[in-house]
Amino acid sequence: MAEKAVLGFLEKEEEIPDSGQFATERGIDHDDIVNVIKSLRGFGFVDAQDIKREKWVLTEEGRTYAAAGSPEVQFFLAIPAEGIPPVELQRNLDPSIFKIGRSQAVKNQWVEMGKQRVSRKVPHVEDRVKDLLIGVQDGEVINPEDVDALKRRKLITPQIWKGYSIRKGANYAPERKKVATDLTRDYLQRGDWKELEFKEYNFSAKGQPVEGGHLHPLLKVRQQLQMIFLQMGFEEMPTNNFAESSFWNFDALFQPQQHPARDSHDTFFLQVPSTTKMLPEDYVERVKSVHESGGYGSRGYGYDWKREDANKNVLRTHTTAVSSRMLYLLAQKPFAPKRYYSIDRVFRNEAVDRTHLAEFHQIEGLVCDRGLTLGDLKGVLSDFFSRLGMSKLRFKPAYNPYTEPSMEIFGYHEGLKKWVEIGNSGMFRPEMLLPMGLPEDVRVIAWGLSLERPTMILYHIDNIRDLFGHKVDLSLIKKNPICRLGIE
Ligand code: FB9
Repeated sequence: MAEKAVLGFLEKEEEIPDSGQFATERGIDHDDIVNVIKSLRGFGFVDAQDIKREKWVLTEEGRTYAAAGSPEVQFFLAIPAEGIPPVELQRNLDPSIFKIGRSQAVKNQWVEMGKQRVSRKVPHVEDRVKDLLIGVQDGEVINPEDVDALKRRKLITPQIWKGYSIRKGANYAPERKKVATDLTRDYLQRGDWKELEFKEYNFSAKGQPVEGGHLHPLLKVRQQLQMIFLQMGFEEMPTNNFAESSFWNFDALFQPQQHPARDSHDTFFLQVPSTTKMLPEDYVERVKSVHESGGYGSRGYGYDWKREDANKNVLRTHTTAVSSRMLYLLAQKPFAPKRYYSIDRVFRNEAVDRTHLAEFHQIEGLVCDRGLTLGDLKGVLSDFFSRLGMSKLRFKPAYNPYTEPSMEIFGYHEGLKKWVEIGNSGMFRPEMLLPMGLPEDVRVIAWGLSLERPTMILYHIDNIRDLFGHKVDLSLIKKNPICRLGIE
Protein backbone atom coordinates (compact mmCIF):
# COMPACT_ATOMS: atom_id res chain seq x y z
CA MET A 1 0.00 0.00 0.00
CA ALA A 2 2.79 2.44 0.95
CA GLU A 3 4.75 1.61 -2.23
CA LYS A 4 1.66 2.06 -4.44
CA ALA A 5 0.93 5.42 -2.74
CA VAL A 6 4.46 6.77 -3.30
CA LEU A 7 4.92 5.56 -6.91
CA GLY A 8 1.34 6.49 -7.82
CA PHE A 9 1.71 10.06 -6.42
CA LEU A 10 4.96 10.64 -8.34
CA GLU A 11 3.25 9.60 -11.58
CA LYS A 12 1.24 12.86 -11.45
CA GLU A 13 3.37 15.10 -9.21
CA GLU A 14 7.02 16.18 -9.39
CA GLU A 15 7.82 15.73 -5.70
CA ILE A 16 6.63 14.52 -2.30
CA PRO A 17 8.09 17.42 -0.25
CA ASP A 18 7.59 15.82 3.17
CA SER A 19 7.18 12.08 3.81
CA GLY A 20 5.75 12.77 7.29
CA GLN A 21 2.90 14.95 6.00
CA PHE A 22 2.39 12.51 3.07
CA ALA A 23 1.98 9.59 5.54
CA THR A 24 -0.34 11.54 7.91
CA GLU A 25 -2.63 12.69 5.05
CA ARG A 26 -3.07 9.06 3.91
CA GLY A 27 -3.24 7.43 7.33
CA ILE A 28 -0.13 5.36 6.55
CA ASP A 29 2.45 4.60 9.26
CA HIS A 30 5.46 6.85 8.51
CA ASP A 31 7.84 3.94 9.27
CA ASP A 32 6.24 1.96 6.40
CA ILE A 33 6.76 4.94 4.04
CA VAL A 34 10.41 5.22 5.16
CA ASN A 35 11.06 1.50 4.54
CA VAL A 36 9.53 1.73 1.05
CA ILE A 37 11.56 4.86 0.21
CA LYS A 38 14.81 3.12 1.27
CA SER A 39 13.97 0.09 -0.89
CA LEU A 40 12.88 2.14 -3.96
CA ARG A 41 15.97 4.36 -3.60
CA GLY A 42 18.15 1.22 -3.61
CA PHE A 43 16.81 0.31 -7.06
CA GLY A 44 16.85 3.87 -8.40
CA PHE A 45 13.04 4.24 -8.58
CA VAL A 46 13.23 7.42 -6.45
CA ASP A 47 15.75 10.02 -5.30
CA ALA A 48 15.35 10.92 -1.64
CA GLN A 49 16.73 13.85 0.36
CA ASP A 50 16.94 13.58 4.17
CA ILE A 51 14.78 15.93 6.25
CA LYS A 52 15.51 16.36 9.97
CA ARG A 53 13.23 18.23 12.36
CA GLU A 54 13.52 18.61 16.11
CA LYS A 55 10.15 18.21 17.70
CA TRP A 56 8.99 18.11 21.31
CA VAL A 57 7.42 14.95 22.71
CA LEU A 58 5.91 14.38 26.15
CA THR A 59 7.80 12.45 28.80
CA GLU A 60 6.03 9.73 30.79
CA GLU A 61 5.28 12.34 33.50
CA GLY A 62 4.08 14.81 30.85
CA ARG A 63 1.69 12.26 29.39
CA THR A 64 0.27 11.62 32.88
CA TYR A 65 -0.51 15.33 33.41
CA ALA A 66 -1.89 15.77 29.87
CA ALA A 67 -4.41 13.09 30.78
CA ALA A 68 -5.15 13.77 34.47
CA GLY A 69 -4.31 17.45 34.78
CA SER A 70 -1.23 19.16 36.25
CA PRO A 71 -0.33 18.30 39.87
CA GLU A 72 -0.92 21.92 40.99
CA VAL A 73 -4.50 21.87 39.67
CA GLN A 74 -5.10 18.42 41.19
CA PHE A 75 -3.72 19.82 44.48
CA PHE A 76 -5.99 22.93 44.23
CA LEU A 77 -9.12 20.91 43.38
CA ALA A 78 -8.51 18.57 46.33
CA ILE A 79 -8.97 21.55 48.73
CA PRO A 80 -12.67 22.06 49.63
CA ALA A 81 -14.04 25.63 49.90
CA GLU A 82 -13.80 25.51 53.72
CA GLY A 83 -10.15 24.40 53.59
CA ILE A 84 -8.59 21.10 54.82
CA PRO A 85 -5.92 19.96 57.38
CA PRO A 86 -2.59 19.41 55.55
CA VAL A 87 -2.30 15.81 56.83
CA GLU A 88 -5.77 14.92 55.47
CA LEU A 89 -4.98 16.56 52.11
CA GLN A 90 -1.71 14.59 51.95
CA ARG A 91 -3.63 11.36 52.62
CA ASN A 92 -6.01 12.10 49.74
CA LEU A 93 -3.31 12.64 47.07
CA ASP A 94 -0.57 10.54 45.44
CA PRO A 95 2.70 11.48 47.27
CA SER A 96 4.39 12.92 44.15
CA ILE A 97 1.23 14.84 43.12
CA PHE A 98 1.00 16.24 46.68
CA LYS A 99 4.66 17.28 46.77
CA ILE A 100 4.90 18.79 43.26
CA GLY A 101 1.33 20.19 43.35
CA ARG A 102 1.88 21.95 46.69
CA SER A 103 5.14 23.56 45.50
CA GLN A 104 3.61 24.78 42.20
CA ALA A 105 0.30 25.90 43.75
CA VAL A 106 2.14 27.96 46.39
CA LYS A 107 4.41 29.40 43.66
CA ASN A 108 1.29 30.37 41.63
CA GLN A 109 -0.19 31.92 44.85
CA TRP A 110 -3.26 29.70 44.52
CA VAL A 111 -3.22 28.35 48.08
CA GLU A 112 -2.39 29.33 51.70
CA MET A 113 -0.42 26.60 53.53
CA GLY A 114 -1.47 27.11 57.19
CA LYS A 115 -0.14 24.73 59.88
CA GLN A 116 -3.68 23.61 60.80
CA ARG A 117 -5.45 24.26 57.52
CA VAL A 118 -4.71 24.55 53.80
CA SER A 119 -7.07 26.96 52.04
CA ARG A 120 -7.68 28.37 48.58
CA LYS A 121 -6.56 31.97 47.85
CA VAL A 122 -8.42 32.19 44.53
CA PRO A 123 -11.92 30.93 43.58
CA HIS A 124 -10.87 29.27 40.29
CA VAL A 125 -7.73 28.27 38.34
CA GLU A 126 -6.96 27.42 34.69
CA ASP A 127 -4.90 24.28 33.96
CA ARG A 128 -2.50 26.00 31.54
CA VAL A 129 0.16 23.25 31.88
CA LYS A 130 -2.33 20.56 30.82
CA ASP A 131 -3.46 22.68 27.83
CA LEU A 132 0.17 23.27 26.74
CA LEU A 133 1.00 19.55 27.00
CA ILE A 134 -2.01 18.64 24.86
CA GLY A 135 -0.89 21.29 22.36
CA VAL A 136 2.60 19.72 22.19
CA GLN A 137 0.99 16.31 21.70
CA ASP A 138 -0.99 17.70 18.74
CA GLY A 139 2.11 19.23 17.16
CA GLU A 140 1.03 22.85 17.82
CA VAL A 141 3.71 25.59 17.93
CA ILE A 142 4.35 26.58 21.57
CA ASN A 143 6.06 29.85 22.52
CA PRO A 144 9.71 29.52 23.69
CA GLU A 145 9.00 30.64 27.29
CA ASP A 146 6.38 27.90 27.74
CA VAL A 147 8.68 25.34 26.09
CA ASP A 148 11.43 26.27 28.59
CA ALA A 149 9.03 25.99 31.51
CA LEU A 150 7.83 22.52 30.45
CA LYS A 151 11.42 21.44 29.72
CA ARG A 152 12.59 22.59 33.15
CA ARG A 153 9.87 20.42 34.74
CA LYS A 154 10.97 17.49 32.52
CA LEU A 155 7.46 17.22 31.06
CA ILE A 156 8.70 17.40 27.45
CA THR A 157 11.87 16.19 25.74
CA PRO A 158 13.35 16.90 22.29
CA GLN A 159 13.05 14.23 19.61
CA ILE A 160 14.75 14.31 16.22
CA TRP A 161 12.22 13.45 13.54
CA LYS A 162 13.74 12.07 10.32
CA GLY A 163 11.88 12.04 7.03
CA TYR A 164 12.49 12.47 3.29
CA SER A 165 11.57 14.61 0.34
CA ILE A 166 11.18 12.35 -2.70
CA ARG A 167 11.34 12.78 -6.47
CA LYS A 168 11.33 10.35 -9.42
CA GLY A 169 14.62 8.46 -9.84
CA ALA A 170 16.46 7.29 -12.99
CA ASN A 171 14.66 3.93 -12.92
CA TYR A 172 11.25 5.35 -11.95
CA ALA A 173 8.21 3.27 -12.99
CA PRO A 174 4.61 3.73 -11.80
CA GLU A 175 4.76 0.17 -10.55
CA ARG A 176 7.68 -1.99 -9.45
CA LYS A 177 7.70 -5.23 -11.38
CA LYS A 178 8.36 -8.18 -9.15
CA VAL A 179 11.73 -9.51 -10.13
CA ALA A 180 12.02 -13.28 -10.04
CA THR A 181 14.87 -14.83 -8.08
CA ASP A 182 14.38 -18.43 -9.31
CA LEU A 183 13.26 -19.98 -12.60
CA THR A 184 10.64 -22.37 -11.21
CA ARG A 185 8.75 -25.32 -12.67
CA ASP A 186 5.54 -23.26 -12.53
CA TYR A 187 7.06 -20.43 -14.58
CA LEU A 188 8.25 -22.94 -17.22
CA GLN A 189 4.91 -24.78 -17.35
CA ARG A 190 2.88 -21.56 -17.58
CA GLY A 191 5.30 -20.16 -20.18
CA ASP A 192 5.27 -16.72 -18.50
CA TRP A 193 8.98 -17.08 -17.79
CA LYS A 194 9.46 -15.23 -21.09
CA GLU A 195 8.14 -11.95 -19.57
CA LEU A 196 10.09 -12.36 -16.35
CA GLU A 197 12.73 -9.90 -15.11
CA PHE A 198 15.32 -11.70 -13.04
CA LYS A 199 17.01 -10.13 -10.01
CA GLU A 200 20.74 -9.75 -10.68
CA TYR A 201 23.02 -12.07 -8.72
CA ASN A 202 24.91 -10.21 -6.01
CA PHE A 203 28.19 -12.09 -6.15
CA SER A 204 29.71 -9.88 -3.46
CA ALA A 205 26.98 -10.85 -0.96
CA LYS A 206 28.42 -12.59 2.10
CA GLY A 207 27.28 -16.17 2.68
CA GLN A 208 25.13 -17.02 5.67
CA PRO A 209 27.39 -17.40 8.73
CA VAL A 210 27.91 -21.09 9.30
CA GLU A 211 26.85 -21.96 12.84
CA GLY A 212 29.16 -24.61 14.17
CA GLY A 213 30.05 -25.80 17.65
CA HIS A 214 32.08 -23.53 19.91
CA LEU A 215 34.40 -24.38 22.77
CA HIS A 216 33.83 -22.52 26.06
CA PRO A 217 36.89 -20.53 27.21
CA LEU A 218 37.04 -22.72 30.37
CA LEU A 219 37.37 -25.81 28.20
CA LYS A 220 40.05 -24.16 26.08
CA VAL A 221 42.13 -23.33 29.15
CA ARG A 222 41.42 -26.80 30.62
CA GLN A 223 42.74 -28.41 27.43
CA GLN A 224 45.92 -26.35 27.61
CA LEU A 225 46.44 -27.26 31.27
CA GLN A 226 45.86 -30.94 30.46
CA MET A 227 48.63 -30.66 27.86
CA ILE A 228 50.95 -29.07 30.43
CA PHE A 229 50.30 -31.88 32.93
CA LEU A 230 50.74 -34.58 30.26
CA GLN A 231 53.98 -32.96 29.04
CA MET A 232 55.18 -33.12 32.66
CA GLY A 233 54.37 -36.85 32.87
CA PHE A 234 51.17 -36.62 34.96
CA GLU A 235 48.23 -39.02 34.63
CA GLU A 236 44.64 -37.81 34.96
CA MET A 237 42.68 -39.03 37.98
CA PRO A 238 39.07 -40.30 37.52
CA THR A 239 36.94 -37.39 38.79
CA ASN A 240 33.58 -38.55 37.44
CA ASN A 241 31.76 -38.38 40.79
CA PHE A 242 30.52 -35.07 42.09
CA ALA A 243 28.99 -36.87 45.08
CA GLU A 244 31.52 -38.08 47.64
CA SER A 245 31.45 -39.49 51.18
CA SER A 246 32.67 -37.25 53.98
CA PHE A 247 35.11 -40.06 54.66
CA TRP A 248 37.10 -39.62 51.42
CA ASN A 249 36.45 -35.84 51.27
CA PHE A 250 37.52 -35.08 54.83
CA ASP A 251 38.34 -37.97 57.23
CA ALA A 252 40.89 -39.73 54.97
CA LEU A 253 42.64 -36.34 54.70
CA PHE A 254 42.92 -36.19 58.51
CA GLN A 255 40.47 -33.25 58.51
CA PRO A 256 38.77 -33.37 61.95
CA GLN A 257 35.01 -33.85 62.11
CA GLN A 258 34.48 -30.58 63.97
CA HIS A 259 36.42 -28.56 61.36
CA PRO A 260 34.29 -25.54 60.27
CA ALA A 261 34.68 -26.46 56.58
CA ARG A 262 32.63 -29.60 57.33
CA ASP A 263 29.66 -27.50 58.44
CA SER A 264 26.58 -27.18 56.21
CA HIS A 265 27.41 -23.47 55.91
CA ASP A 266 30.45 -24.45 53.83
CA THR A 267 29.50 -27.86 52.44
CA PHE A 268 26.52 -29.18 50.44
CA PHE A 269 25.21 -32.35 52.11
CA LEU A 270 23.20 -34.82 49.97
CA GLN A 271 19.70 -35.82 51.10
CA VAL A 272 19.34 -38.81 48.77
CA PRO A 273 21.44 -40.88 49.21
CA SER A 274 22.42 -39.21 52.47
CA THR A 275 24.98 -41.82 53.49
CA THR A 276 27.66 -43.88 51.80
CA LYS A 277 27.34 -47.66 51.75
CA MET A 278 30.82 -48.98 51.08
CA LEU A 279 34.08 -48.08 52.84
CA PRO A 280 37.20 -50.22 53.31
CA GLU A 281 36.52 -51.20 56.94
CA ASP A 282 40.10 -51.98 57.99
CA TYR A 283 41.24 -48.60 56.61
CA VAL A 284 38.32 -46.82 58.30
CA GLU A 285 39.49 -48.26 61.64
CA ARG A 286 43.00 -46.86 61.12
CA VAL A 287 41.55 -43.45 60.18
CA LYS A 288 39.32 -43.46 63.25
CA SER A 289 42.30 -44.33 65.42
CA VAL A 290 44.61 -41.65 63.96
CA HIS A 291 41.91 -39.00 64.47
CA GLU A 292 41.22 -40.06 68.04
CA SER A 293 44.62 -41.02 69.42
CA GLY A 294 47.16 -40.34 66.70
CA GLY A 295 49.86 -42.90 65.95
CA TYR A 296 52.80 -42.83 63.52
CA GLY A 297 54.38 -40.24 65.82
CA SER A 298 51.24 -38.04 65.86
CA ARG A 299 49.13 -37.12 68.89
CA GLY A 300 45.90 -37.16 66.84
CA TYR A 301 43.02 -34.84 67.75
CA GLY A 302 41.79 -36.60 70.89
CA TYR A 303 38.05 -36.51 70.07
CA ASP A 304 35.45 -39.28 69.68
CA TRP A 305 35.43 -39.89 65.95
CA LYS A 306 31.91 -40.76 64.63
CA ARG A 307 31.33 -43.17 61.79
CA GLU A 308 27.97 -41.58 61.03
CA ASP A 309 29.72 -38.27 60.28
CA ALA A 310 32.15 -40.03 57.93
CA ASN A 311 29.22 -41.74 56.18
CA LYS A 312 27.48 -38.48 55.26
CA ASN A 313 27.46 -37.87 51.52
CA VAL A 314 28.48 -34.42 50.22
CA LEU A 315 29.13 -32.67 46.96
CA ARG A 316 32.93 -32.84 46.96
CA THR A 317 34.48 -29.62 48.20
CA HIS A 318 37.80 -30.30 46.50
CA THR A 319 39.31 -32.80 44.07
CA THR A 320 41.70 -33.72 46.89
CA ALA A 321 38.95 -36.24 47.73
CA VAL A 322 39.89 -38.00 44.50
CA SER A 323 43.57 -37.70 45.35
CA SER A 324 42.94 -39.50 48.66
CA ARG A 325 41.12 -42.33 46.84
CA MET A 326 43.96 -42.67 44.32
CA LEU A 327 46.69 -42.64 46.97
CA TYR A 328 44.79 -45.32 48.95
CA LEU A 329 44.63 -47.49 45.82
CA LEU A 330 48.34 -46.88 45.22
CA ALA A 331 49.06 -48.17 48.75
CA GLN A 332 47.23 -51.46 48.06
CA LYS A 333 49.99 -52.71 45.74
CA PRO A 334 53.79 -52.72 45.74
CA PHE A 335 54.85 -49.07 45.77
CA ALA A 336 55.69 -47.33 42.49
CA PRO A 337 56.07 -43.52 42.19
CA LYS A 338 53.20 -41.68 40.53
CA ARG A 339 52.29 -38.20 39.21
CA TYR A 340 48.55 -37.55 39.17
CA TYR A 341 46.42 -34.55 38.20
CA SER A 342 42.73 -33.65 38.20
CA ILE A 343 40.69 -30.80 36.74
CA ASP A 344 37.00 -30.87 37.61
CA ARG A 345 34.09 -29.18 39.36
CA VAL A 346 33.97 -28.80 43.13
CA PHE A 347 31.19 -27.32 45.24
CA ARG A 348 31.24 -25.05 48.30
CA ASN A 349 28.28 -23.62 50.14
CA GLU A 350 29.81 -20.16 50.43
CA ALA A 351 28.72 -16.58 49.80
CA VAL A 352 28.86 -15.82 46.09
CA ASP A 353 30.27 -12.57 44.72
CA ARG A 354 31.72 -11.07 41.54
CA THR A 355 34.51 -13.61 41.31
CA HIS A 356 33.14 -16.56 43.31
CA LEU A 357 30.20 -18.91 42.69
CA ALA A 358 29.11 -21.89 44.81
CA GLU A 359 31.17 -24.07 42.50
CA PHE A 360 34.38 -23.84 40.58
CA HIS A 361 36.78 -26.09 38.68
CA GLN A 362 39.71 -27.14 40.83
CA ILE A 363 43.02 -28.06 39.27
CA GLU A 364 45.19 -30.34 41.42
CA GLY A 365 48.55 -31.94 40.86
CA LEU A 366 50.42 -34.38 43.08
CA VAL A 367 53.73 -36.25 42.97
CA CYS A 368 54.13 -39.37 45.10
CA ASP A 369 57.66 -40.72 45.58
CA ARG A 370 60.17 -41.75 48.21
CA GLY A 371 62.11 -38.95 49.92
CA LEU A 372 60.45 -35.97 48.27
CA THR A 373 61.14 -32.61 49.97
CA LEU A 374 59.67 -29.11 50.03
CA GLY A 375 62.38 -28.21 47.52
CA ASP A 376 60.90 -30.74 45.11
CA LEU A 377 57.51 -29.09 45.59
CA LYS A 378 58.97 -25.63 44.84
CA GLY A 379 60.71 -27.09 41.80
CA VAL A 380 57.63 -28.74 40.33
CA LEU A 381 55.60 -25.55 40.99
CA SER A 382 58.20 -23.45 39.19
CA ASP A 383 58.12 -25.78 36.20
CA PHE A 384 54.30 -25.93 36.14
CA PHE A 385 53.61 -22.21 36.53
CA SER A 386 56.39 -21.19 34.13
CA ARG A 387 54.39 -23.06 31.50
CA LEU A 388 51.45 -20.83 32.47
CA GLY A 389 53.64 -17.78 31.86
CA MET A 390 54.38 -17.16 35.56
CA SER A 391 58.12 -17.66 36.06
CA LYS A 392 58.60 -15.44 39.14
CA LEU A 393 57.08 -17.21 42.17
CA ARG A 394 56.89 -16.38 45.85
CA PHE A 395 55.73 -18.73 48.60
CA LYS A 396 53.95 -17.79 51.82
CA PRO A 397 53.51 -20.18 54.76
CA ALA A 398 49.88 -21.29 55.08
CA TYR A 399 47.71 -23.90 56.80
CA ASN A 400 45.69 -26.77 55.37
CA PRO A 401 44.29 -29.57 57.61
CA TYR A 402 45.83 -32.20 55.37
CA THR A 403 49.23 -30.74 54.45
CA GLU A 404 52.21 -29.74 56.57
CA PRO A 405 54.06 -27.64 55.62
CA SER A 406 51.65 -25.70 53.40
CA MET A 407 52.37 -22.73 51.16
CA GLU A 408 50.27 -20.17 49.37
CA ILE A 409 51.72 -19.54 45.91
CA PHE A 410 52.10 -16.06 44.37
CA GLY A 411 53.21 -15.32 40.82
CA TYR A 412 54.24 -12.03 39.20
CA HIS A 413 51.87 -11.45 36.27
CA GLU A 414 53.77 -9.55 33.54
CA GLY A 415 50.47 -8.43 31.93
CA LEU A 416 48.82 -7.14 35.12
CA LYS A 417 52.22 -5.89 36.41
CA LYS A 418 51.46 -7.20 39.87
CA TRP A 419 51.81 -10.22 42.16
CA VAL A 420 48.77 -12.52 41.94
CA GLU A 421 47.76 -15.33 44.31
CA ILE A 422 47.89 -18.34 42.01
CA GLY A 423 47.25 -21.32 44.24
CA ASN A 424 47.92 -23.31 47.39
CA SER A 425 50.21 -26.29 48.03
CA GLY A 426 51.81 -28.52 50.59
CA MET A 427 53.04 -31.97 51.63
CA PHE A 428 50.31 -34.43 52.66
CA ARG A 429 50.61 -35.26 56.37
CA PRO A 430 51.82 -38.67 57.61
CA GLU A 431 48.48 -38.99 59.49
CA MET A 432 46.90 -39.07 56.00
CA LEU A 433 49.44 -41.23 54.15
CA LEU A 434 50.49 -43.84 56.70
CA PRO A 435 46.97 -45.17 57.64
CA MET A 436 46.57 -45.80 53.86
CA GLY A 437 49.50 -48.19 54.06
CA LEU A 438 52.04 -46.21 52.03
CA PRO A 439 55.69 -46.96 52.91
CA GLU A 440 57.11 -44.71 55.65
CA ASP A 441 59.63 -42.96 53.36
CA VAL A 442 57.02 -42.10 50.73
CA ARG A 443 56.15 -38.38 50.53
CA VAL A 444 53.40 -36.69 48.51
CA ILE A 445 53.75 -33.10 47.35
CA ALA A 446 50.60 -31.49 45.98
CA TRP A 447 49.17 -28.19 44.85
CA GLY A 448 45.88 -26.71 43.68
CA LEU A 449 44.47 -23.75 41.81
CA SER A 450 41.22 -22.91 40.06
CA LEU A 451 40.43 -23.01 36.36
CA GLU A 452 38.21 -19.92 36.50
CA ARG A 453 40.87 -17.50 37.79
CA PRO A 454 43.42 -18.03 34.99
CA THR A 455 40.60 -18.11 32.42
CA MET A 456 39.17 -14.79 33.64
CA ILE A 457 42.62 -13.23 33.53
CA LEU A 458 43.53 -14.68 30.13
CA TYR A 459 40.16 -13.67 28.61
CA HIS A 460 39.92 -10.31 30.45
CA ILE A 461 36.61 -11.24 32.15
CA ASP A 462 36.04 -9.56 35.53
CA ASN A 463 32.66 -11.01 36.53
CA ILE A 464 32.47 -14.77 36.83
CA ARG A 465 28.82 -14.66 35.74
CA ASP A 466 30.03 -13.56 32.31
CA LEU A 467 32.04 -16.79 32.17
CA PHE A 468 29.92 -19.44 33.89
CA GLY A 469 26.20 -19.86 34.58
CA HIS A 470 22.83 -19.06 32.99
CA LYS A 471 23.61 -15.41 32.27
CA VAL A 472 26.58 -16.07 29.98
CA ASP A 473 26.39 -14.11 26.71
CA LEU A 474 26.57 -16.83 24.06
CA SER A 475 28.36 -14.47 21.68
CA LEU A 476 31.33 -14.69 24.09
CA ILE A 477 31.22 -18.47 23.66
CA LYS A 478 31.01 -18.14 19.87
CA LYS A 479 33.65 -15.45 19.54
CA ASN A 480 36.69 -15.77 21.75
CA PRO A 481 40.36 -16.19 20.84
CA ILE A 482 42.19 -19.50 21.06
CA CYS A 483 44.14 -20.18 24.22
CA ARG A 484 47.82 -21.18 23.82
CA LEU A 485 49.66 -22.08 27.02
CA GLY A 486 52.58 -24.39 27.69
CA ILE A 487 54.13 -23.94 24.29
CA GLU A 488 57.69 -24.61 25.44
O1 FB9 B 1 43.60 -20.22 41.13
C1 FB9 B 1 43.94 -19.27 41.82
N1 FB9 B 1 44.57 -18.17 41.27
C2 FB9 B 1 45.13 -18.12 39.99
C3 FB9 B 1 45.61 -19.25 39.33
C4 FB9 B 1 46.22 -19.16 38.10
C5 FB9 B 1 46.33 -17.93 37.49
O2 FB9 B 1 46.94 -17.92 36.25
C6 FB9 B 1 47.42 -16.73 35.65
C7 FB9 B 1 46.89 -16.11 34.57
C8 FB9 B 1 48.09 -16.97 34.36
C9 FB9 B 1 45.86 -16.78 38.11
C10 FB9 B 1 45.24 -16.88 39.37
N2 FB9 B 1 43.74 -19.27 43.16
C11 FB9 B 1 43.24 -20.47 43.83
C12 FB9 B 1 44.07 -18.19 44.07
C13 FB9 B 1 42.95 -17.20 44.29
O3 FB9 B 1 42.23 -16.95 43.09
C14 FB9 B 1 41.91 -17.57 45.36
O4 FB9 B 1 41.28 -16.36 45.71
C15 FB9 B 1 40.82 -18.50 44.92
N3 FB9 B 1 41.21 -19.83 45.04
C16 FB9 B 1 40.19 -20.88 45.03
C17 FB9 B 1 39.64 -21.39 46.30
O5 FB9 B 1 38.63 -20.49 46.63
C18 FB9 B 1 37.64 -21.06 47.47
C19 FB9 B 1 41.80 -20.47 43.85
C20 FB9 B 1 41.10 -21.79 44.24
C21 FB9 B 1 41.86 -22.81 44.92
C22 FB9 B 1 42.58 -22.57 46.08
C23 FB9 B 1 43.32 -23.61 46.64
C24 FB9 B 1 43.33 -24.88 46.03
C25 FB9 B 1 42.62 -25.08 44.85
C26 FB9 B 1 41.89 -24.04 44.30
C27 FB9 B 1 44.11 -25.93 46.57
C28 FB9 B 1 44.77 -26.78 46.99
C29 FB9 B 1 45.60 -27.82 47.49
C30 FB9 B 1 46.51 -27.52 48.48
C31 FB9 B 1 47.31 -28.51 48.93
C32 FB9 B 1 47.24 -29.80 48.41
C33 FB9 B 1 46.32 -30.07 47.42
C34 FB9 B 1 45.50 -29.08 46.95
